[in-house]
Amino acid sequence: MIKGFIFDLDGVITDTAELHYEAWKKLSDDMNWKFDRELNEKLRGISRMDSIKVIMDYNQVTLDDATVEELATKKNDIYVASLDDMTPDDYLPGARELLTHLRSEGFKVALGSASKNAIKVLKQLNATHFFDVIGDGNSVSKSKPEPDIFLYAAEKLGLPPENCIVFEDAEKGIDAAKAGKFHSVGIGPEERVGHADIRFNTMKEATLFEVKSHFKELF
Ligand code: B16
Ligand code: MG
Repeated sequence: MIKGFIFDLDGVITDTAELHYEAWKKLSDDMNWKFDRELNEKLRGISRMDSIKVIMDYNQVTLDDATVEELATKKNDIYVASLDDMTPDDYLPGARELLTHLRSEGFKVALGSASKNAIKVLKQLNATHFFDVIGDGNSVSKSKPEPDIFLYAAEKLGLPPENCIVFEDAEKGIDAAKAGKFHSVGIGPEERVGHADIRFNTMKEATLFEVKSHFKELF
């Protein structure tokens, strides 16, 4: 029986990918590193420190740990400042409606995001009240594709993975959900999240009715 839902944040509830892109681009320009939208796609769902390593590998740059940490902090300062402009109009279409529906039907709801800024994003969206549990980049040390963030969220909800559906937009996020033995819903194209149990192109299509009809035997 499905009793709980665990949502990723960026790409599922709201689209912070563009703000992450702009912040990484600014840092990369300052550093004379190559950075484009294709590379930004590879950062979807992975942690900040994993992201900077991907960008450095791409540019064949090696730096000492303290400098890498300093540069990641610089990017984060740019990103966090850009969140000030985010408002409750910035949900991805369909996300607020689904969260509202799930609450009204009595399902438990958790966040399972890699972001250390998730609480700020939820506040900007006025979305905090939808969540019984907030799992973010500060909750666990091993990031996606490890299942730890979803296991953390499920445990805090008091539910085993088989009673939960994870919503994810990232390839590694679906890998993490599967590694934790969760049911999974992929949001995005086949080539990215085609390995999820079910997939929708956008959150707008992912209504509770559609989800229930795909996982019939579990409701
Ligand atoms: P931060 P999600 C992820 O969010 C983003 O998709 C990813 O691009 C970012 O690097 C990561 O959060 C860490 O974010 O720098 O704010 O800690 O999709 O897991 O909600
Ligand atoms: Mg995501």
